[in-house]
Amino acid sequence: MTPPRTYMNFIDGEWVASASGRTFENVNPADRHELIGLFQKSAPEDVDAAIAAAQRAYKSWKNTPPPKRGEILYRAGILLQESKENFAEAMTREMGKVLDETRGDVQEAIDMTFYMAGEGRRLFGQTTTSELPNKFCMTVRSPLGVCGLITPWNFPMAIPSWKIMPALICGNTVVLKPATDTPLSSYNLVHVLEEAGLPRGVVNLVTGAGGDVGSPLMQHQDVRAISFTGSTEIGRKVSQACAPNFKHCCLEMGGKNVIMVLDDANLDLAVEGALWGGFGTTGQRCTASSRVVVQKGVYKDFIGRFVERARALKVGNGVDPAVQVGPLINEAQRQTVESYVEVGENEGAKLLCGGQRLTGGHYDQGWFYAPTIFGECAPQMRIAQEEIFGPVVSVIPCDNLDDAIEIGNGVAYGLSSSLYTRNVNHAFTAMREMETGIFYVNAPTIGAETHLPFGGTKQTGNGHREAATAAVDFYSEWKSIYVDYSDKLQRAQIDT
Ligand code: UN1
Repeated sequence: MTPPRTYMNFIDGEWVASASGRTFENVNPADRHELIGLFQKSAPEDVDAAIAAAQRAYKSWKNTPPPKRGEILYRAGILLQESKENFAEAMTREMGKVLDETRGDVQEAIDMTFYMAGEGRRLFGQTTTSELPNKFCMTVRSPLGVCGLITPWNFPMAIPSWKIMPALICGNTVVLKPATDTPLSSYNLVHVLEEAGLPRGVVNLVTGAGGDVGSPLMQHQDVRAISFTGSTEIGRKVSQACAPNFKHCCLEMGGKNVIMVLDDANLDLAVEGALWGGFGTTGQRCTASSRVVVQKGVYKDFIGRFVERARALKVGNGVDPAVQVGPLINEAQRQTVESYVEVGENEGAKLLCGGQRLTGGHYDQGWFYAPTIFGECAPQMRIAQEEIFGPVVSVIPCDNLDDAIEIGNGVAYGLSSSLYTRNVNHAFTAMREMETGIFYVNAPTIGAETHLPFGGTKQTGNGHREAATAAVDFYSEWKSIYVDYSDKLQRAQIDT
């Protein structure tokens, strides 16, 4: 056996060990005996060093012409394409989701990298009129400075790229703190950026725990913005940590996304959508379709087909091409799922399939759990209200479209929602009424594309969006420019 590889932090263009002298293990959730590698268990000093490096690098990066920044991103996009298969395999091993999904994750990073590379030739401002003659007015975008990026384990390369690429193209420098469950995919991404020729200090990677790395990062005076994706509970803490210094903060938090199925829906499509929306990524997506609201006329038929399909899903190690659903990320997550299943049973929901750990053979090596469906759920049940982040779907009967919309909106979150119908009037009504940042017709609540804004309302977000030009809006701020070419003293209306 070869000894496990030790991965370093990336600070000021160098791969360095943590000041703590300590490391932590990254294991395969499908086979906990497989050690992916040892990663730096960083200390606050490492965060300080990374921020100082980012601060130094900012001075020249912010004045590098954006199309030149874009060229580096473009090279990074090509390198990501070349390593797509390797990165996907590494991601399946550290995170558990199946290869098709990890390929999709790397592809999102590629898409975002090319998209933002192109933004280097846009970064549009506005020109507008003046109240005075011979005066010119325009707006330009300025970068913010050092940005702290805190990312989750469920999209270990896509989400870091959603934050790094727009931050860089706008001229910011960054310190990335990836989730402790999935540091390898961030390592691979940062490595590609180094290879693409990013100047030293522009991107820094510091691995380790939230208390040791995340907290000092969000409290640091020299950090101008924090972008965080994770739970609503931690997001609230991030928001509080950012408040004293008025750091900009972008929060992408929980979801309790709904698929609504009307009597007039194409039921084959709806079953397929509920299956992949609910059990794709083992339900560990903030966009997961964890509630399905079904109109009474098709309820029985839908349930029968949905349960049959869920029972037939092949759960296992995601590197096996026949496997459709991987393990949960860790034992704590599996316990959370188990406790919610208990809650559901106590609340009187009807357990239709799953509801237990998978054991025996290779299942004993990892954190496997059977795809689980609860039927006859009432909208107020905790399993129909709270984000579980696992393979558990609550099905709720409803009377009509209005009822579906009311149930759909009746949660604290507002990320994504979907309606299955063949009636265009129903589709447009729901589009207007759903209080979510993303809405789908005849598709599940997952599958956002990188050139549309991504994010949600209510307890899901704080008003910002990721991806698309919305991300450029977050990572830059406006400067308004007035140029007076009249060669005489002129005063704006307000002063005269
Ligand atoms: C997330 O679940 O945290 O729309 C992000 C989707 C993916 C991104 C999900 N493109 O499901």
